[in-house]
Amino acid sequence: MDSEKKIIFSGIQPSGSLTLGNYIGALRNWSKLQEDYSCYFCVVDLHAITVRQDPAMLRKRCMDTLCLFIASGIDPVENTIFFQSHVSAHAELSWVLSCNTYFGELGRMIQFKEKSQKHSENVNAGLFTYPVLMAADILLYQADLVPVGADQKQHLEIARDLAVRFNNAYSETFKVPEPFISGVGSRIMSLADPTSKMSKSDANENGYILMLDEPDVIARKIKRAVTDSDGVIAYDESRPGIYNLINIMSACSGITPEQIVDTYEGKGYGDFKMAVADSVIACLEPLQKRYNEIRNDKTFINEVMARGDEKAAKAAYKTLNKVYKKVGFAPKSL
Ligand code: ATP
Ligand code: LTN
Repeated sequence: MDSEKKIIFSGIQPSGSLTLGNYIGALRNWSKLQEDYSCYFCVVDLHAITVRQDPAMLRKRCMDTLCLFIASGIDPVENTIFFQSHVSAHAELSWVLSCNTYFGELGRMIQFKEKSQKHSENVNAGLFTYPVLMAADILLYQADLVPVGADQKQHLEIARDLAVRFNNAYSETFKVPEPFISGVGSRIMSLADPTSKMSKSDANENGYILMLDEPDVIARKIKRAVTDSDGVIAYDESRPGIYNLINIMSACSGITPEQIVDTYEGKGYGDFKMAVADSVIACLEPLQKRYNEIRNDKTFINEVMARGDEKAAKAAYKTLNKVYKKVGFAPKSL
């Protein structure tokens, strides 16, 4: 790995089967950045248990997620792909950072407010301190850039604040990371409720398209997507259903929203929705094929895991050791 290259860190929770939102908002951008940066891409399994998970299901999804990273075009040799729980430095740095994080700043997090409403029976401490663990993920690798969807902007700000706060208190230790949020597609909305984010943990399966959905399922979900009764195709944020479908088609096909409007102006929603479905199916087809080739190749997966875990651990403990020294913990051996 070229040490001159700037560093990227990003992660996805194995909290469900990955959606088109995860692909367009995150994964697709990761594979575009991999040549120019030294990249760490992490299956953030520790984050996933902030919401109750079935253990057998979680185990399967961890593997599925890792394979979807690779199927999306991320080279597992050039980049470091690994599981968060395999590098205990994440949990350890998270503790140190949590002692430098204020209750008030975590209480302001939109994701915490939304998730604690959605899971009101289980508003646990991990859900509250989720952004601290995320900051630890990023700061451990001295990341310059963090490619994420627009929903993660607030969490990135906390990571930056914590880096600056620690550096000021204990001397220069962490790189202050920049968010990288791409334009069209940084916020794909639910097909069933286009005012809320498409999310893999949505109870309504008509709200999301999965990266591994079959073509007929994709077509059916898009056909059923909530729109409006205007009957006119226009790129207008105040008409969230059509606006979202145009964004999806634009992200999947590379055609600009303006060109899409030009082509479908005056046509019915039915024709337009079919075109959106075709663009999504064509966009996902090659990665689904690659996924099916690798998902059952245990030797290959084990190799990827072993290589990734080792490379990640090396970088992470270097930073953690520095942090332990700076906060004043006794050295392990004299
Ligand atoms: P959950 O539903 O369990 O909260 P999620 O589907 O929101 O999960 P995450 O694992 O939290 O997905 O997010 C992984 C990455 O995908 C993040 O960078 C996030 O910003 C991005 N992402 C998730 N959903 C969308 C979306 N609808 N549009 C664009 N980007 C998204
Ligand atoms: N919180 C993120 C997932 C995540 C992440 C990270 C993203 C955990 N750690 C570090 C970027 C960098 C989410 O998408 N919900």
